[in-house]
Parts: sequence; structure tokens; C-alpha cells
Amino acid sequence: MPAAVPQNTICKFGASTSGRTSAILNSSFRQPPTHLDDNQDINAEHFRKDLSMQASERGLKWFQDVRFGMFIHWGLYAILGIEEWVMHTRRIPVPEYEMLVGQFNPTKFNADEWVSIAADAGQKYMVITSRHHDGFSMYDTALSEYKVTNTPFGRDPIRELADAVARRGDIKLGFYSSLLDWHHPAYRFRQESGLAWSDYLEFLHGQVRELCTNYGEIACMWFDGDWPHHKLDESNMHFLPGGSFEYEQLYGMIHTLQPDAVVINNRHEAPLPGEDIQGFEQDLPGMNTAGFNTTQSYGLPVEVCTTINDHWGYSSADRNTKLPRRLVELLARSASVGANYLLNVGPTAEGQIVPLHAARLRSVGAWLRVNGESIYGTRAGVIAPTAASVSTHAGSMHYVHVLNPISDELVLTGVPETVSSARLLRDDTPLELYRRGAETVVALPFELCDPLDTVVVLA
Ligand code: H79
Repeated sequence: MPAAVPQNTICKFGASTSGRTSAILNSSFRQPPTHLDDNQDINAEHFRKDLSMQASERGLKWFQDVRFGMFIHWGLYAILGIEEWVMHTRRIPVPEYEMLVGQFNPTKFNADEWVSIAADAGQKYMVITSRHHDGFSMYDTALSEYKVTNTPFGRDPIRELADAVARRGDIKLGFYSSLLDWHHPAYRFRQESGLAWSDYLEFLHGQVRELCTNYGEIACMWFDGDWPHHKLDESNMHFLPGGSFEYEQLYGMIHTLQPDAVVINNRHEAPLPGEDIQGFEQDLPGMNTAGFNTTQSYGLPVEVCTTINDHWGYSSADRNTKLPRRLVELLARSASVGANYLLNVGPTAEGQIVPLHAARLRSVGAWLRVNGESIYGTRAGVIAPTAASVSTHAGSMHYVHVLNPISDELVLTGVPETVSSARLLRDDTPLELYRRGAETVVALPFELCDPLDTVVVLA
């Protein structure tokens, strides 16, 4: 069914559009953008030519060392309990969707509780939707009245989360920002409203400036909703941007205001200059179960994001919550290829992380408390993956993650010459190790295996 453009589209929640775009785009970008196609021979150096267009070394190291974060999709859509795309999939007209504003009152929201769930899970950063494709701002933006502080709730949950992580000091907050906006008149209804694409750019860049200015030091800006490779048909022409997103200015502004923050843009194609991290959505690099992950890795640090069940936003019908074993596997497999793992939860309209999800997260945390050395601060493994295992390493310490024990022996290739001993990470139990030509064999009796992931240290 084609999306009918609602007649009554510009409403009391329309965005403020005063001022000129150029006034806010005053960042220090110095290099013209380069558009890359997938066949170009490029590497990480390509993206790092201009210091104003990258995160600091400190920020990049921090980001890679922490390895595990919590993704949070929370917005008006939680009230309907279907998913975050419900406005599009059910073709809900803007004025009807706006009725949700009057119903949003998550009285059980407690920022400290959310942060403590992340901490218990061993997660070191939290990325929350500041505004998803539905266009509703989950913080107290000065650039729109279509925002959380105009609901019966009346509070700014992102302010409360920023304060809660600041109280702890060991977890950073980062922001998801949609590039696509199904509500903003200058994105979707330029003809009806008489607004220009530059009005949307002013709003988008202005919101990013707010997020980079008003909430302390942040972990990242995480963009989504610009997918040049995806073909649009008449049912989703309202996804179409009205011009360039002016990424050079946008990224330059972020790197200037937040030197340690990394920039991620979930575009499903080769990264652009100014993007610090290459993201993969619902797939490990090299896999393509989602259908849109055909991109190779380009040598940038990587982040894999997945849902804890089958939806990003809260879905009351979703019964497919992943087991701790699967979550640890995704974390270990991500780390084994040098990637962070950003694991999503979709809190309820009452403001709670679903208790089952919190319990699963805490199970991962229990495993990490014993085995964290094999994840935090590590880099991609040099020992070749097998049907049973993947590996990570930190300096001369090599960590074999046995995810699917097949026999009582691990037969490994690529084990560095310096390695002469094997032990279990969890309790230092020594394991027999011998060389057999190019292979290294480690005895791992099945009785010693952890149902989640048995970590063997080779040193
Ligand atoms: O925020 C979460 C999702 O809502 C959002 N990204 C995560 C982090 C997301 N959902 N889907 N996608 C991103 C990409 C999907 C693109 C497609 Fe399409 C949907 C391809 C085909 C259908 C866009 C819409 C292009 C054609 C139609």
C-alpha cells in the first residue's frame, strides 16, 4: 500500500526553523569529502588524514578496549509495543502518531537502575536513541516541541542517564541519532510546509550540537537512516533525503566539541572520512544473515550491534530472547575479529528494561567477572578459528574461546612460537599442550567445559 501523505501534517509539534543553516555549521573541517565505492583499495590510513576529522587516539583506544556496550531503543513506539518502525509499517499518519505524546508517562523509569543493569552486565557504554526515525526527541531539545519534556512524564531521561553515569564514572553515554525523520516537516513535507532541506540540516546539526554540548563527555555519536544502497519504492519515498547530510561539517563539529567521542554511521557501506568505527547491524563482519551486510571490513575498528531478541524497540509479542550462551558467543566472536559488541534492549513504556532481558544481561556479566581478561583490552585473535573456537589476544597472552566443544582436544593452528603453556582462565587449571607439526594440541576434558564459553589461556 503506498504511504498516503497526510493532509494535516504540520502541527503544534512542528520543529522550530528560525536562523540559517550556515550559522551553526561553523566546524573546522578542512578536507573535501571523498566518496568511496566498495572496490576502492583503501585502509584505515585513508580515514585518518586530517586530525580534525577523527576521534583522538585516546578515544579510539578507550572505545576498542571496552568491547561491550548497551544499546537502548526507547521512544513513543514503546507504548504500542510492536517495534520502533511501527509508524511506517502500520502507515500511521503523523497526527495520529502524535497522540502518543499525551500517553507517554514511564513512571517506573530509574536511570540509576538502567546504569546498574549495564554495569552488572559488564557493559562500559550505553547508546540511547535521542531521536529515532519517528522524529520524536527523547531529550529536552530547544529545536523542537515534539519532545519528551512535553509529555505527561515531563522529565529528560537522557539528562538523568547522563547524571547517573557521571555519578559512577566507569560507564560512558553515547547517542543514537536518526538521519531519517518521518515527522519533521522539512524532511518529509517540504512541499506542504514550504520549508527547505537546509531547514532540516539546521535541525539535525543543531541537535547534534546540543547532544555534544549539554550532556558532558560522550562515548559516541551513532547515526542511522541514510542507506544509499537500499532501493526505495513508492511505499517509502518519504525516506528520501532532500539533499546531502553535509557529513564533513557534522563530523567536524563532533570531533571538535567531543575530541574523544567516536563517530559511527550505520550506512551499510564503505565508511566516509570522519567516521571512526565501521558498524555491522545484526551480523558479524563477513556474515550476511540480515540481507544488507554485503560490505567488507576496511581496517577501521568495528562495532557489531544486535538485538537481544528480534526487535530493537519494545515488542510485547517477542518471545525470542537470546540465551546467555548466545550472547556470550556474540561478544566473544565480535572480540575475536576486533569488534565491539553493542547489545540492544528495548525498554517498556513504563520505563523498565524487561526483567528477562536484565537477567540475561546479568548472566553475561557473571561470565565476564570471571573471564573478562579475555575480552576487555583485547584485540582480534591471531590463532585461527576452528569449528570449536575463536581467539583474542592482548600482547603475548592468547585467549582461546571454546564455544562449541567437539572433542576433548583443541587442535589449533597459528599459535605463536612464544606459547609454551595452557591453562583455564577461570581457575588456572593447567592443561596439557603439545606441538604436532604446524598444529598445537591442547587437552580440554569435556568435564572442564563452561556451558557458556571456556576460555583457555595460551602464554
Ligand atoms: O535502529 C534500528 C533499526 O530501526 C534501524 N537500525 C537499527 C539500529 C534499521 N532498521 N532497518 N534498517 C535499519 C535498515 C533496513 C533497511 C531496509 Fe528498506 C528496510 C531495507 C529494506 C527495508 C529502507 C526501507 C530501504 C528500503 C526500505
